[in-house]
Amino acid sequence: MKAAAAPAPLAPAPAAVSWRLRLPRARILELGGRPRVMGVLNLTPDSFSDGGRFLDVEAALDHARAMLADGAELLDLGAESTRPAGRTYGTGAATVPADEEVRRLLPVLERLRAETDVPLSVDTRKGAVARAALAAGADLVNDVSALGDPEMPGVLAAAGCPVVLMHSRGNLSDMHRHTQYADVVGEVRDELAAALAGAAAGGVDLAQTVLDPGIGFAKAGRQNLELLGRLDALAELGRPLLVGASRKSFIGELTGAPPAGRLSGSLAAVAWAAWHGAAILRVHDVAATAQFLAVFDAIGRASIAQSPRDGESA
Ligand code: HH2
Repeated sequence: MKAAAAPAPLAPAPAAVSWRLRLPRARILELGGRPRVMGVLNLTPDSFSDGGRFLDVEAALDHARAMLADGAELLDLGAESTRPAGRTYGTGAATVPADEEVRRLLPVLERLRAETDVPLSVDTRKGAVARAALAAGADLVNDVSALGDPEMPGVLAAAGCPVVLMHSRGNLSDMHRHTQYADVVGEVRDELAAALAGAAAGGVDLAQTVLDPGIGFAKAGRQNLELLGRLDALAELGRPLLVGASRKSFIGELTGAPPAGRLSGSLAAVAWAAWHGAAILRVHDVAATAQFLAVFDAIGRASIAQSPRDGESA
């Protein structure tokens, strides 16, 4: 009896693209193929899902070590919450002066740098903070304002380090009023292309850039789903994609779960982003994500190994 034809995959498997980003001290960050897990280390009193938990340096270091042991391949250290104002979070996070951000970051960053060679990213919108963090051993800058600070391009160009350019509109206090899109996917893609052009004009090497759709930033519920559903359109820009959907409010809107109860929904977003070629997944729950991806990747490899060769029947 002839076997039934294999069901079509949910979506075309992503093309095998890879990138080599240069890190300080002659190290390389290889991206492409399977996604890399970036663990979130929030050194803030007011982050939306874990604010206040890692304010103490030793608690922050313990959490960082645990994420590394659990499989994080990059860590993202943030000392200013980007929790936006709006219906979900009220007035949003308070802006943190640069010297306070540096005061929260450096003690943890310096100790971590002495312990690990894993790429350390600093999540900041401020050029002055990025400069101080890079001098203290950070490897890359994660800028949710995509170079909103005119000082930032010069800092990046001087350091020659990678940078994540995330899509957003307005600022933290008013982004919830900038969610009108006729075509959210097309407009985010065009605005990310403009961010790349601005970065190049500021002297940033485009080969060192990573792009991010900015899930939850100037996006209303459904717009986040549309963006996640069309990562392929953003991949057309030719740069690796970072996706940060972990515990975000669109999951709460779909399920009613509070931030700490959004792991299953976060893993659904991880699966989708991984399948559609995301290079970096920024997550709070590293152990669960790493285990999920290990199995997801193993099944994908086994399916390729068993798929019938051209001309052979299934
Ligand atoms: N999301 C947050 C912060 N930084 N950076 C990038 N590149 N992409 C994201 O989606 C992203 C980000 C928000 O999450 P979290 O850090 O947990 O919360 P808070 O900003 O409240 O500290």
